[in-house]
Amino acid sequence: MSENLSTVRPEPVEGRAAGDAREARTSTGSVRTGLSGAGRNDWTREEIADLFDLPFLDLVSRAHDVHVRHHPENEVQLSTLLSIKTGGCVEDCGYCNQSAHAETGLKATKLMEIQQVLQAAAQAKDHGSTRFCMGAAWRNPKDKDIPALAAMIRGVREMGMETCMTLGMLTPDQAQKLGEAGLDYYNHNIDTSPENYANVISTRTFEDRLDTLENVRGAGINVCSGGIMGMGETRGDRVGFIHALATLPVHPGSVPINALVPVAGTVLGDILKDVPSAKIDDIEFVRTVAVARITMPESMVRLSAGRESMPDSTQALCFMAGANSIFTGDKLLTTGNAGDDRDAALFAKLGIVPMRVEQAHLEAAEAIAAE
Ligand code: SAM
Ligand code: DTB
Ligand code: SF4
Repeated sequence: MSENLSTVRPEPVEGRAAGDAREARTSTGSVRTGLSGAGRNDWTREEIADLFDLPFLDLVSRAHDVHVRHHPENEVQLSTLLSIKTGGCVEDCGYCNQSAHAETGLKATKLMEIQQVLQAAAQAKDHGSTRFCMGAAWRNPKDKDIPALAAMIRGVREMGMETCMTLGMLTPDQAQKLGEAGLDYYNHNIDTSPENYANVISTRTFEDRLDTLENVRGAGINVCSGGIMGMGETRGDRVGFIHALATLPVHPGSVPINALVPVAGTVLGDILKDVPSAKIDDIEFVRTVAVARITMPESMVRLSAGRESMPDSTQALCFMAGANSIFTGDKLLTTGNAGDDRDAALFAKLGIVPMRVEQAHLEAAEAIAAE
């Protein structure tokens, strides 16, 4: 069995400084960051472009300063993914091997049984994960699926883990029902800039994405929204992508920054195979993480897909630049991930410890309440 990441965790590390944190509690008793609207949401594209243009070391140093003012140092939150419904998706996202439009040979499955999902969640918890993220290859869930999804949420919460789902578009009513079941986070990525969106996906619009984010927020569920770097986008698109997130009415609680995992048979995977130079440069990827950290100081910034092929040194720079969350395990939804052994070794080398959501953040929230 692979090394348990929770074994590299020493005693709890001090929570963030009282007064810096503005957070709301999740249903598990842990804390949601970013919900308070703290941090500016009037960023201009010019300001964001100027940040990207800073000398690299100045940018990373600035991002690190912001990071330590708002988050516990050397702590990285662990989330685990499970694909609860794989493949056969009607959407045509150019990066995704679960799209029915892609020719990847991926076998489509039905929605998993509740008990199977809960077994996987228990295993993730044993491995030190504090958030369980359930993903479905849907354009949107059907109303008839909601009771089973609600049972999964309740079951995972009963284990003391935070819950996250990513199921495609949600109506206000569906968001309400998932929120009532105790859903802590809903992942719904904007993926790229508004102007690049139609180059990547034609079966829905950028505005459709924003509508679902609004429905999720309206139901009191914490928003998790980010995107993918390395899809052939320009620097201007990365500026537009960060601008769209940092000017949302409330910054997302979590911002996943993915590096494209190129899969043969997908539109973008095939382009990258033929034009390897289209792969995002590591330094530009770190810059994107740093600008996300500076513009959304209280959000958790997740170094997401793409870590399997990312050198330790690049990951270390991402943590320096303010990334404080990862997906653990050897699988993301359908593609490979770094794995617990490599992550445990990396954390040990860097002196990073898994974040105790319940512990460190509760302490910070209590300190504020006592003021
Ligand atoms: N169907 C739902 C949706 O699209 O919102 C949820 C599942 S979807 C797989 C979740 C996210 O995974 C996408 O929004 C995208 O950002 C990311 N993703 C999918 N395939 C990827 C890939 N090959 N490389 C990096 N990220 C990917
Ligand atoms: C996110 O931004 N990245 C995760 C999660 N949200 C759902 C998904 C990454 C998927 C990578 C391709 C796959 O494994 O299928
Ligand atoms: Fe479907 Fe989501 Fe993949 Fe797009 S990213 S094809 S919506 S599973």
